[in-house]
Amino acid sequence: MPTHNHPLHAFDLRSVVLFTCLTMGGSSALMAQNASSNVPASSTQTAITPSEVFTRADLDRNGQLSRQEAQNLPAVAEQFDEWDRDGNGQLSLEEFLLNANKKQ
Ligand SMILES: [Ca+2]
Ligand SMILES: [Ca+2]
Repeated sequence: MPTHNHPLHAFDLRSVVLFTCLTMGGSSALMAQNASSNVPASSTQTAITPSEVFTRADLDRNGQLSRQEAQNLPAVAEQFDEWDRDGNGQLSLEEFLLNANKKQ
């Protein structure tokens, strides 16, 4: 029943868009409360590129992710030592992209 399927799909899509709006609105409120607007919301994290994730997580903008800054990215924090190839306690953009791209 393809003719019956189409309008149903359109309705589903609207619900998803509505849900996305609600989710993003909620995240913005959360971010405002957090007082750290540089931290990416998990809902938008998948939509932006790895280098954008890095830039947003690099709170002091020194081009390196410290272990503390990586706490905002649980997936990164978990494997911080693995990702920190030269073991200097900081993730450079190069180290970050190398592992972010490998992961995907
Ligand atoms: Ca930094
Ligand atoms: Ca490093």
